[in-house]
Amino acid sequence: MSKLINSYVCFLAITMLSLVLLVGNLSAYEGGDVSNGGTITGTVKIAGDAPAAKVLKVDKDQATCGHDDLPSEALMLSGNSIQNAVVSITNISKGKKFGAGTPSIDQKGCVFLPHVAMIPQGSSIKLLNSDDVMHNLHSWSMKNTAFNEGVAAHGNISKTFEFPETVKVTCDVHKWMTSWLIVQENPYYALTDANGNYKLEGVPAGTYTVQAWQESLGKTTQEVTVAAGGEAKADFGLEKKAKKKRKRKKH
Ligand SMILES: [Cu+2]
Repeated sequence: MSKLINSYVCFLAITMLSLVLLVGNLSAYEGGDVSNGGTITGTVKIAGDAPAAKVLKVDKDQATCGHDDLPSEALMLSGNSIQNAVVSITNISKGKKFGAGTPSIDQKGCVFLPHVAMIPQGSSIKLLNSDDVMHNLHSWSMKNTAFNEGVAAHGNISKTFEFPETVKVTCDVHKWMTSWLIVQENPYYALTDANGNYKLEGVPAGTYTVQAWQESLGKTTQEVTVAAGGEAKADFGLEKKAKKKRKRKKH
């Protein structure tokens, strides 16, 4: 009987391992040469009224961080156009080669530079501290190994991100400091410029799901069809979600 159970357990283990390997292979992106690739261009805008710009109160290490309030980068608008929105194809398995992403994030003048960094899955990123004060690096990741480490003045640490994920990184020493690290699973991603424009190039002909994401507004997707050598347009509107109001209990 126990022999039977043993072989059953063994069978289950092998089946599960095969499934894991299969799923792993399915999600792997294959990069190569794309002939006659198309482009996807467009603009990301805020739908509805633009909220008032926020400022960050600097109340620590002012000799290094300065005495003035800093402009919040949580939502950077020019009119209704959104800067620093991430536009990416979410369902492409084969296409152009995967290039290098943002090589490093710096903590300089007590802000993260850049505010939004994008790197390919499996690559390492250098986390620098160019300031005269100690900073901290606290990653709020779920899939990648989370870390919470101090980084000395003019020091640096290096971290590898294995899994596609949107990771918030903060400094626990200076609570106004926030950045976002976007670990991408394919090379089709772009950050919108100051006018909200983006461009994805070298896209093989096909129909794809294209996503626009912004840290304060969330994400939206649409289906986009690209012809060989063609230029497809896809504009996005992101809406500020109304804050949930708590219903008052009637007494
Ligand atoms: Cu800091």
